[in-house]
Amino acid sequence: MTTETRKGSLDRRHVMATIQAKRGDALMVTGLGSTTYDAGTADHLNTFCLWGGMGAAAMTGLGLALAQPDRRVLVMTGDGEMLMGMGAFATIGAQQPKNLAIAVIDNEHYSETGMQPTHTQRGVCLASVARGCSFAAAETVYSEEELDAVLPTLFGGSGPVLAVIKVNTQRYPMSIRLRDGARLKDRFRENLLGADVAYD
Ligand SMILES: Cc1ncc(C[n+]2csc(CCOP(=O)(O)OP(=O)(O)O)c2C)c(N)n1
Ligand SMILES: [Mg+2]
Repeated sequence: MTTETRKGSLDRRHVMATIQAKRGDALMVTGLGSTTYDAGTADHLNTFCLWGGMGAAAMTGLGLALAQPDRRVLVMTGDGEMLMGMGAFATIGAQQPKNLAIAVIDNEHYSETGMQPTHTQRGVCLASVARGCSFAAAETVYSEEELDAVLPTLFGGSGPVLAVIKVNTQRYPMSIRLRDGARLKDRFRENLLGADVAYD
């Protein structure tokens, strides 16, 4: 067994912009906190931003992937958020959604609440957990080259797939244009299913 000691040097906003540029018509779910703020800089009707529910991003992505089997679904979330919902790996592995990908922006900290270190700084490898849960592919990337190399897997690889993307500890302003959770849900749903979608 080897313990990875490389540190992340990628910039999280650059990573998000790189992934957004390749997203095509993929549906995206962003975890609470910084990945939602990162995505907010490229606000998109096909993005559902979680806004307070920590640990729910991967399971929201699973539900979406099962409901929309012809669409690619990409969950973008933080290491702390993914650690809180780590049991999702088991359910996703058991369900084997071919169209689901997860990208964890791993800064090894809970940045929004004050940069407390997370478990990924202390030897916990999320990619290993996902592999142990029967993901089709799961890897950790550290460099621009590795990021570029994993993009085809995120957007085209037979799922479920995971990329843990190690980033530096740079923090950005916490801003989001739309703060109403119900409106965020309705906006995403109407865009996906049509404006006359039933709500009962
Ligand atoms: C159940 C619950 N516990 C704690 C919080 C407070 N909280 C909000 S964001 C956050 C940190 C998230 O860390 P991570 O997912 O790693 O995101 P990043 O480091 O990119 O900000 C925490 C602890 C919360 N919103 N809900
Ligand atoms: Mg983090």
